[in-house]
Formats: sequence, C-alpha cells, structure tokens
Amino acid sequence: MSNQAHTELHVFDVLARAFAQEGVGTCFALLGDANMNWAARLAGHGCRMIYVRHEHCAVAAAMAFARKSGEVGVASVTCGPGLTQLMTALPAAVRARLPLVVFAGEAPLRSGWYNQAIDQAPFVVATGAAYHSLHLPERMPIAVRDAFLQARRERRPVVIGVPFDLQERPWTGSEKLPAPSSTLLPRLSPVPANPDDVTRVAEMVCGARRIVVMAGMGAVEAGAGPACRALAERCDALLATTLPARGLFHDDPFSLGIAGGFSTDMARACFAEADLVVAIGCSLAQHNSDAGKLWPNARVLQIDLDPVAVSQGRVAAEMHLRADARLGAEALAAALRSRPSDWRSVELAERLRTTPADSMAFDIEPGRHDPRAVVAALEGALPGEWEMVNSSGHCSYFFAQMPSRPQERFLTIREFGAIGNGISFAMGVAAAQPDRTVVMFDGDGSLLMHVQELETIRRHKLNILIVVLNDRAYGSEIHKLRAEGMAGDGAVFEATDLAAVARGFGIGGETLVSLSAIPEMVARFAETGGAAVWDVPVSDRVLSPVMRRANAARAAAVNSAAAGRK
Ligand SMILES: Cc1ncc(C[n+]2csc(CCOP(=O)(O)OP(=O)(O)O)c2C)c(N)n1
Ligand SMILES: [Mg+2]
Repeated sequence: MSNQAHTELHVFDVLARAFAQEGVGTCFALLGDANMNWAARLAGHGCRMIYVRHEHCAVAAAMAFARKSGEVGVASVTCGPGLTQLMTALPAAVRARLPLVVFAGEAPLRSGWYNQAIDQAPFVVATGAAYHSLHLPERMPIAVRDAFLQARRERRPVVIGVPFDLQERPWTGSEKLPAPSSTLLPRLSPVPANPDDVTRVAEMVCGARRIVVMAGMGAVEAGAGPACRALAERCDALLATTLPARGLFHDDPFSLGIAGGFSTDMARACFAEADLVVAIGCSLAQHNSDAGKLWPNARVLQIDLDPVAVSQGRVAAEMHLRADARLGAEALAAALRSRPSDWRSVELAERLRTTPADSMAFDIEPGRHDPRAVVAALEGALPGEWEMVNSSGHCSYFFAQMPSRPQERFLTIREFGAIGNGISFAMGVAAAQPDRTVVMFDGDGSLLMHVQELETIRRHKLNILIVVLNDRAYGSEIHKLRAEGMAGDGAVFEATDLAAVARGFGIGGETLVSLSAIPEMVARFAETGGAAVWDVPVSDRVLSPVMRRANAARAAAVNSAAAGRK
C-alpha cells in the first residue's frame, strides 16, 4: 500500500483485502448498510459477487459451493434482519460440516439506539456456528484469517460481525496484512490404521458370511472408492453408499446403490441377509440405516477418523477401526484371506441390474405422470456430464433413483431436513463449476418457498435446468394426513403454472405433457444453455416406499393403541 493510498483507506477496504488475500473468488451476498462497502471493495479485488434475493439463499448457495469446490464458502449479510434470516441455513451447514465464513455487519456502536440492532451472537451460537464480534480495527485482518482457519479446522460456519461505523473509520493499523491462512495450514498426511487394530477387526470380518461395504462422504473425500471396491471384492461383499455419497460405485455390478430409507427393493433384501456392515467414512446417521431396520441381522464395523458408538441416539457400531477411509480399507483388505464367491454371482449382478427400484402398481389419473416413469425418462436422456442436484420433499426419493450417475456429478445436502434449498444449492454448484450445466430436481412446494432466486439465476446467467415434480401439494404432508384419515387442508394447493412463473422471471419455462418429448427437450436445452423450469405434472397417488413403510408403521401404532384401549 502506498502512503497516499494508506491515508485514504478505510477499515472496510482492509477487511475486503483480507478476504481477497484468503483467495475468496466467489461470494454470495445480499446488501445493506452494514456490508455494502465491504462487498463493493471485495468485488473490486476481482471476487465474483453473486447477489441473491434472500439472505438464507446466500448461505445455502455457499454451502453447496463449499461442498462442490472443497474450498471455504463465503457469504455476506447485513446486520439485524439480514442476519436473523440465516436461522435455517446455519444449522444445516453446521450439521453438514461445511466450512463457511459469513461476513455480517453489526449495528453501529456509536448510537444509543439503532432500528436494526439485535444481539446477534446468541442467534448464531444457537445454530452451532461460531460468532466473532470484531470491535478492534487493527486486529481485524488477523481475525479474518483466523476465521478461515477455524472454518476449515472445525468444518463449520464462522460468522464475523463488524459494526458498520467501525468499518467506515479510516484505517490506522499496519500496512502489512498477515500471511493468508493457507500458508499456516498444517500439512497432514492421512492417518493410517494401527496394525493391532487391523488384526483384531480382520478376524471378525473373516468370521462373517454376508458382508456389505458401505461408504459415506468420508470415503468420498479420502478418495477411498477404489479401496472400498477392492475390499468388497476380497471379502465377497456387496457395495452401498449413503445418500450424499450415492454414485460412488455406480458402475460396479455388485452395487446396491443407496443404503437407507431410499434403498431399492433389491438393496433391502440383500441388507436383510447381511451379517456384517463395514461402514467406511460415514457417520451412521439414522436415515442411513433406516433407523436400524435396514440391516436387522448385521453387526457394524465402522472405519472412520472419528468412530462413534452411538450416532443420533442409536447404538450404531459395535466395532471400530480408527483410520483414514482409504488407508483403513486398504489395510483391512491386505489383512484378509481372499474368499470364494458365495454371495457375489452372475445371477445376483443381473438381478441388481434389472430389478426396478420399486415395482408397486398405482392407478394414475389421466393427464398426470408416474414420477418413477419421469425419472426413468430423465435418466435415459440427461447427459452424463451434467451436475445433478437433488433437493427435498417426497419427490426426492424418486429423483435419487438414477443408478447410472456418478458421485462426482451429484449433490444433496439433507442435514436439518429443510425444504426450499434446491435453487440455492444449484446456484452454489453452478458457481463452483461454471463450465457445466446443472440440473436441479425439486418439488413444487420447495421451489415456491424461494422462487425469487429464479431472478438471481437469470441475472447471473447461470446455466441451470430445474425439473419439478409438481403434485400441487406438500406431498410429504398429504400422504401422512391421508394415512391418518384427515383431509389434505394446508398441504394441497391449487395448480400453479410454474412454467409461466419461470417465464415471468425471464427464463425458460415448459410444462411436460408427454414423456416422449424429454430427449428432444434435453437436446434443445443442451444447445441453448441458459436457465429453465420444466413443470412436470405428477400424480399424487404414487407413494414412495419410504412413505408406505412410514404409513404402515403409523397404522400399526394406531391399531395397537386402539387394541390397548379396548
Ligand atoms: C423449511 C421447512 N418447512 C417445512 C418443512 C416440512 N415439509 C417437509 S416436506 C414438505 C413438502 C415439500 O413439498 P414439495 O417440495 O412440493 O415436495 P413433495 O413432498 O410434494 O414431493 C414440507 C412442507 C420442512 N421440511 N422444511
Ligand atoms: Mg409437491
């Protein structure tokens, strides 16, 4: 910095420089008094600013950006009402263990009263994110660097709050900024397994008859896919993944696909036979094991950097091997005797390849589609290199059934179970992969919750195709209400013409009349690029297997309560 420039610098200039020096190339923001000077300066450093229409969406997009890029996701909101909009996104980011830094303003310190003032720290801390109030200008550059270090190390969001009157002060601190966090990051090698532990667990694996090797995001991050396949081959095991890691074994003939509520009929049948699940780099969440019902006869060996006994309130694993996912899988495979194929067979591979995920028949009303047929048509027509984003709702089960799609082209973030994130996640992926087309799958209710972001997509020229399974309802809710004999009030809506809504925002919009049009529509979109919403009218009579099982369990509980009263 020259002396001349120095005298003109403000605190926000230096704060923006500190972010630029951290290598921040993309920031999702919505402006207000408390962050606009900072954002304008950051843009001046060449950072791509994606200005969204709701603060929640800034953080949600940064989450997908972080997951997809492996970098720290960055977002910015103004003080008070800007920050309080983050109360759904931050817990989701905390639970998904995503490193984020959020630059938030704070109310000015000089005023005795300020309209937007609120004690911000308790809000943020309640979500599980970290909050740092920066009130000493000369220390702010170091505090920014430390926020990036903390976000990476703890894998969670860190929110920085800076009163905007402090930001506007002339900079009087040192001209030299601290070295960026990347220069300080410990260079750590993957953690190998302790050989004694390997010997112990290998014995137990050798004693099992039917093994499933199941991989989660820890395996994805460790590049453990090939090691998991080799381990499974060595012990005659089948393969599966968690929902976020789906596609890691998409081209393996012995892959069961997703383990959990979204499992196919075949996967459920095979898991029921298993007497051992080797869970590699996954946290064994409730959904992953379908609350323990997926493998009723199996013990669980967890290979993870941070193994647990109890996960989400359930004893999740009886045996543990602490190791990096890849090194742990490799060490275990090396310690096992190779065994003859007993479970793996040509016939089983054929059945896995050809058995439909769910073959239940439904009586579908004319003019509406079976969501399973829609997804099968999309699976056949969508180019393999497009990035896929699966959102939420009842429809997400159907959209998860695309067995030919590899993990590296797939994103779903389901922690905290919020709807309304599809467009934001698609924006985050589009920002992380600017040369690719993103196809996002959503429900009508979820899309409408943050439909304003269609404007953001158009303005920033993001290449995003949105496919909506439109049942004119909160499907998850009506299916439960109906099962309990209640009307669908509050969960069933009038038909909204989502294609017209999309066109109103200035992007493409089409209603899908015939499934046979899909290949041609895909080809046209691939040629033109841009953004569009395809509104697919689907029947609300098709219940996913997850919903059918949940309803059956609910009915059984109601019946046994009624029997108890008699
Ligand atoms: C933020 C938030 N609000 C409410 C819910 C409850 N909820 C779960 S699924 C769902 C319905 C979603 O409807 P839609 O996106 O149309 O998908 P569908 O279930 O119809 O396939 C609702 C309201 C939630 N999970 N998150
Ligand atoms: Mg719906």
